[in-house]
Amino acid sequence: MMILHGASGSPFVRKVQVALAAKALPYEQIQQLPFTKDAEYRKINPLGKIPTLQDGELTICDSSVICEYLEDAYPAAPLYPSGSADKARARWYEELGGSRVAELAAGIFFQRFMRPMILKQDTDEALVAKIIDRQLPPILDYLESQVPEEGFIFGEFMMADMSLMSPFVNAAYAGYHVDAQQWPHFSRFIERVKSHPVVSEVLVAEAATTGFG
Ligand SMILES: N[C@@H](CCC(=O)N[C@@H](CS)C(=O)NCC(=O)O)C(=O)O
Repeated sequence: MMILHGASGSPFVRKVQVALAAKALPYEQIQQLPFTKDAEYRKINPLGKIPTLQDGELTICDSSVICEYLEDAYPAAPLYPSGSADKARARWYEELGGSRVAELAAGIFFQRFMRPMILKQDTDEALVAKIIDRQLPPILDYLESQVPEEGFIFGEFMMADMSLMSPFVNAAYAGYHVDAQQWPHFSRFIERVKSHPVVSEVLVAEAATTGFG
């Protein structure tokens, strides 16, 4: 059985959990925490980041790499579109979701939860205010222009949808919700992705494991 290393509640671990669940692949999860300097874990992931997936002899790191591997190795229930243009768009949305969007939306969670609870550091409230007031709005303007009014980006639910939504689960844990007046398409898109049966099942299990939500 595959082994997923990574604590529930991480926006990146959540992507892999959803990919595994969508493809009905059984796995065991080890609740590996980030930021631990765990020497044993660094033997399989030298960056110390979560997630890492082990599938038999194969050990791979990084949620996007893992999800693309799952798509290649277990193609049933596709999570990436076909055709060069849509494939490129899907990669871009996954990259954006895992970089600037995660940095900002999950950054609110990092400041309000990870720093005080795990790292024993104070929340940088000035940084939280800067994220909410100045840094997130232009990104949300862009996302508002990219997501459909109904359904998912490529018609069926795929990793692009999940990648753009996932950091906002963490933002919501930290009390931040995308303003539905200002960004009506994207705020409805977030709710639609959260309500997808596979995603909502993962979120229910996550809330039970973490106590967040
Ligand atoms: N690009 C990586 C990012 C993973 C990541 O940054 N995970 C966070 C937890 S949500 C982490 O492990 N942070 C610890 C660190 O940066 O040292 C992926 O997509 O898996």
